[in-house]
Amino acid sequence: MASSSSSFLLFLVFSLALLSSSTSESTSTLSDANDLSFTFYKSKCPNLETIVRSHLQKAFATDIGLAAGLLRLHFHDCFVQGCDASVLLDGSASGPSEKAAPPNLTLRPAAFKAINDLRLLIDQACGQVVSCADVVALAARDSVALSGGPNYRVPLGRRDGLTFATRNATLAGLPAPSSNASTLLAVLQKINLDAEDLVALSGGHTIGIAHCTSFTGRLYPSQDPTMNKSFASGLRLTCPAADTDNTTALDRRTPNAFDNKYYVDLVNREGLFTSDQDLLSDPRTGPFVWRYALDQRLFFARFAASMVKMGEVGVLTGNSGEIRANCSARNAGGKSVWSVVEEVEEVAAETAAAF
Ligand code: HEM
Ligand SMILES: *[C@@H]1O[C@H](CO)[C@@H](O)[C@H](O)[C@H]1NC(C)=O
Ligand SMILES: *[C@@H]1O[C@H](CO)[C@@H](O)[C@H](O)[C@H]1NC(C)=O
Ligand SMILES: *[C@@H]1O[C@H](CO)[C@@H](O)[C@H](O)[C@H]1NC(C)=O
Ligand SMILES: *[C@@H]1O[C@H](CO)[C@@H](O)[C@H](O)[C@H]1NC(C)=O
Ligand SMILES: *[C@@H]1O[C@H](CO)[C@@H](O)[C@H](O)[C@H]1NC(C)=O
Ligand SMILES: CC(=O)N[C@H]1CO[C@H](CO)[C@@H](O)[C@@H]1O
Repeated sequence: MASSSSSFLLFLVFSLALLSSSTSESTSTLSDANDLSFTFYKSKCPNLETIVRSHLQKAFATDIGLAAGLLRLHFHDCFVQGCDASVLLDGSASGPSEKAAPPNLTLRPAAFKAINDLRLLIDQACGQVVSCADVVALAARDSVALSGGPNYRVPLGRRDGLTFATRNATLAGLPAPSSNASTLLAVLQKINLDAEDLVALSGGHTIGIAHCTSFTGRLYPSQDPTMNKSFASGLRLTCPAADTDNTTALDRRTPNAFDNKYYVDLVNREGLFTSDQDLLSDPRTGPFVWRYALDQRLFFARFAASMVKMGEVGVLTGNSGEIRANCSARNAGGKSVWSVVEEVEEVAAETAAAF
């Protein structure tokens, strides 16, 4: 037993030494999304997508709001420090985490719980081989598909980050709902997303809710003149004061269905946030709003394409990062199969360098 495992290790050391001498150092840096693939877990966890889909189908039957929570979680993860599941990390003694920055205050606890539940089910079926970042990306896709939206394929192979983003990085990555289109375009440009991506991705606001404080800046002290007057009157009943603790649907027409009605809202000046409504007014984004309001098939195709693009932002692949055992915390060290392989690989690289 001991000798067979040590000769296996020796074999691993030599094959990895060969590998590391023949491949470039790119595997240990922030890598290109080209490293993700549709078949990444084909042999390691063949039932992965079925496990995620069927668990969420059951979970949404009792809490449809969870779909919106999971979609937003993936967006927050990707926009801050890349899609590395950093959004899931609890803070530590060294400081507050991404979770603790103001935009995260309204991320649903149920969404974090669902990711941890999924990881447990996946671990039981396949062992600890699937990253939390990939689970978040798959859960977002299934939230869209199970709510009536497009069922796109998700390239996989993300690794989990070792650090959480600071409060400041979180604030810089996630624009405020009071942002105009210029600000939004500038924030997205930093991660190589363009005007068409901005309009398509904002269509995520076709499901879910917002708290009064996210939009009452448009009602008090005076009403934003771009807001539809009867829509504004309704919102004042839901939020009699700027800080009323109440919520309203992001898409008033079909609050829980993933469809193109969000754009119909915008055309009627019934967008909830400035960041929504300004997409209609700005000449760089307005034409896309009109197109998606008139053509749901086009919206679905563009949304799916932009989600795949967003899901590739700043991903860690190869042997960067780790496969977290617990999505809410970094590995203590050396626990997972993958971290053992990484250690061996490091030794192998050192050995190779010594020759
Ligand atoms: C473009 C800039 C964006 C801004 C400024 C923004 C802002 C917000 C705000 C303020 C809320 C409500 C928080 C609350 O009051 O509870 C919200 C909710 C939501 N956002 Fe965004 N968002 C943006 C982009 C996105 C994107 C790209 C997606 C996904 C593709 C997305 C998906 C969602 C969902 C699904 C909800 C509802 C969450 C729930 O019901 O729990 N958002 N967003
Ligand atoms: C975070 O941003 C605030 C405001 O811009 C600044 O005063 C503060 O020094 C920043 N903190 C860190 C740790 O960078
Ligand atoms: C957008 O908002 C920024 C920041 O508040 C402001 O400086 C800029 O003038 C605004 N742009 C337009 C076109 O309104
Ligand atoms: C919350 O919103 C509902 C629905 O618009 C409204 O009937 C209710 O009065 C609001 N609650 C408060 C405390 O304002
Ligand atoms: C305000 O909303 C109503 C109901 O959706 C719509 O009929 C009306 O045309 C909208 N007004 C404007 C100015 O868009
Ligand atoms: C996962 O990590 C979090 C944060 O450190 C901790 O509170 C929780 O108990 C851990 N869960 C398990 C199952 O170990
Ligand atoms: C869902 C979640 O983790 N929310 C956290 C956001 O930040 C506040 C303040 O640090 C925490 O109390 C919440 O638990």
